Amino acid sequence: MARIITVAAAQLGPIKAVPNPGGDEPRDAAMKRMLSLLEDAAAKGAQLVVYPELALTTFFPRAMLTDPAEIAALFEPESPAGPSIVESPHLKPLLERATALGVDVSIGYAERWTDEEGKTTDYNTAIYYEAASRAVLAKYRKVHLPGRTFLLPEGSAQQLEKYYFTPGDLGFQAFRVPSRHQAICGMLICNDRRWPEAWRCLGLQGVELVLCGFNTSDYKPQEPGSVAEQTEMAYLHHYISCQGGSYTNACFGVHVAKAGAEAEGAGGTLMGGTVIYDPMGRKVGETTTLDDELLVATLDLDMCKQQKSTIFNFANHRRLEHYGRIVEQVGAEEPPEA
Ligand code: CDT
Repeated sequence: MARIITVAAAQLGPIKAVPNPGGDEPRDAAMKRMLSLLEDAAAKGAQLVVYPELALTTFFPRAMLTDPAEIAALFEPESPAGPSIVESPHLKPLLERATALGVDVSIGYAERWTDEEGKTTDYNTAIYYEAASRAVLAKYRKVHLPGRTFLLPEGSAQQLEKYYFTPGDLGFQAFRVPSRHQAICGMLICNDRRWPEAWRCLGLQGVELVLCGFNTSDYKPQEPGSVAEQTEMAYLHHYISCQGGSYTNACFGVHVAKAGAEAEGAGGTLMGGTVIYDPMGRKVGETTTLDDELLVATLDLDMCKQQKSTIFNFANHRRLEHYGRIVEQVGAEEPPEA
């Protein structure tokens, strides 16, 4: 039997909300937009809807907040004894409707995790929610956090993920989706898509479908190049990362943007470029706007077999004896000058 899955990439336009100066979009308005995309996706036959990174808020790491209450309001509290993310009032309406429609959801949000010892850690997180089992099948915490812990000079585009989040502690775990032909899925979040190491960890588990939400600025005044030049480069680097990951790991990739002008000023505009690649590295489809926009595609998971059994048959061709540097070394070490 063919292993077909219809997926919808639910690109979100900007969420113009706090802490952006003047940001006045209430959370329930953003939720209405996500629900509308879900309805549309279900009507088009989607069995899985993928939302962007930090879909429940604006991309707040562009602002340095210091008020603990203001920061806490942007995070979803979770702990082993509860609450769990499925109970979050910020997400529940979406998951309840998805369950009723029989549609799975993958979505990113800011997680405040308190462990058994009472230690609290903040992560940039995504989950896969399966409608059939009404359960979170997998959680992924972003490993590669871009940006810094401090502000650049005024007028620069700020990227403060290292200020807000701790690198994920769950690694790159592929997982099966029983109700979708046992699809082997994996999640990445934004900057992770640029790292072949992340893709390969999923590839080595036979991943067939990689889900990745992103928030990527199209222009940073402190970097060289005009707005047009930098924007062109942002799309180029995004596409080659996603295409290369899919091709070299023989898997589909669904990459979903939060796009458009979320905030005034430097770094406030996010690129679009929601895109799906197939295991051959071909573009299946892409969005064309910076608004809420749905990209629906029907994928045959068995298409992954071709490349997985030939050029990227890892068991046949990989040469571990030469890959030591990848796990033994972090920064580049140049050869001594001759
Ligand atoms: N959210 C996120 O990870 N954004 C980064 C911006 C880095 S600057 C190119 C990204 O890699 O898209």
